[in-house]
Amino acid sequence: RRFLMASAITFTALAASGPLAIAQDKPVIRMSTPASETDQRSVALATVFGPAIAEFATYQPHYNASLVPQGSELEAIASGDLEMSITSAQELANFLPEFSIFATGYVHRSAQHQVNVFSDPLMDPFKEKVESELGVKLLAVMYLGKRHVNLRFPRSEKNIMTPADLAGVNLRMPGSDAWQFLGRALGANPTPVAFTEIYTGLQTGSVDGQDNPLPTVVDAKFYEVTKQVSLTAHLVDLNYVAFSKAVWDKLTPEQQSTVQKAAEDAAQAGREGQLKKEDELVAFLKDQGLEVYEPDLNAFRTHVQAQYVGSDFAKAWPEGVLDKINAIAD
Ligand code: KDO
Repeated sequence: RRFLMASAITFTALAASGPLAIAQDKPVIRMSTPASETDQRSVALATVFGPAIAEFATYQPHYNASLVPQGSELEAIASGDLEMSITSAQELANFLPEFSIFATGYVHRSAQHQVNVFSDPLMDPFKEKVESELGVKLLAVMYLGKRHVNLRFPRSEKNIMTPADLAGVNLRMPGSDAWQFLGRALGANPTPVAFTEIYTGLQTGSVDGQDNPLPTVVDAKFYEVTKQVSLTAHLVDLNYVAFSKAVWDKLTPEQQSTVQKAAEDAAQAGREGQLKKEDELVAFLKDQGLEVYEPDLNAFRTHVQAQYVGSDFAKAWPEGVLDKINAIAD
């Protein structure tokens, strides 16, 4: 477990630049993500967030993990090498284990449930800890979509109806403990691979499959190198808009509320785009020749949830929070 203290943050980018209000001296907000430029979250940030803050800051996105490797964004923000990212609960759980509750299979139920959970007071201690320990503000929740199992095999070779059907399947999962645990909980043999390496991994057969929402399967062209999607919906996945607290603290209160609203508006636009694509893309994938089908969801849900009970992850969850999440409407 790694810890970064806010006091250890070196903040150089703006140190000599004086008040942010000086137009010609606008701070640059570098945002790094493994996502592509055409991903709905990227599009929403570029078309909604960037323009909304343009008067006093320059939004500068870096896609395909070209600036910071996937999984290192939080450290980069904490050390002043990055101002912004869209981070996952799994990445946060590397530093603050209690965040694994939001990375657990079948906990979030929908895009709206994510929003309601994020704005509920139950999130306050989580947000405060990210601020004080990592120097990062979580401004809004972005919807990534329902993750499904996407394999190279045709259904005639592997028909994924229950977790037992995933036995021995080398399933690429992102490289952190919370992700790998989820892969095992699904019944598969999880293999850590960076997002930008998935396509080649599928093409060469170094992995048998991967899990991501349908908009990602299409945007990253995984459908070119896979034959089926079993609609397991094992994680209604999210990213938090993560913003440097050191930069935030240099903004005027008015600028802070502009940044806050810009993040929420971008998240809303991205959510709408992503939901629409999720709806449309089953037909697109079938047209591409993939078999897209629903497994025994009850078997998956029961099995996945049972793996978390009594796990080290569950031990890190604050008392009562899971019940509160479950009680929140969607
Ligand atoms: C992935 O690596 O599979 C993942 O979907 C994990 C998410 O947390 C997120 O980082 C995402 O990749 C990237 O934004 C690319 O879409």
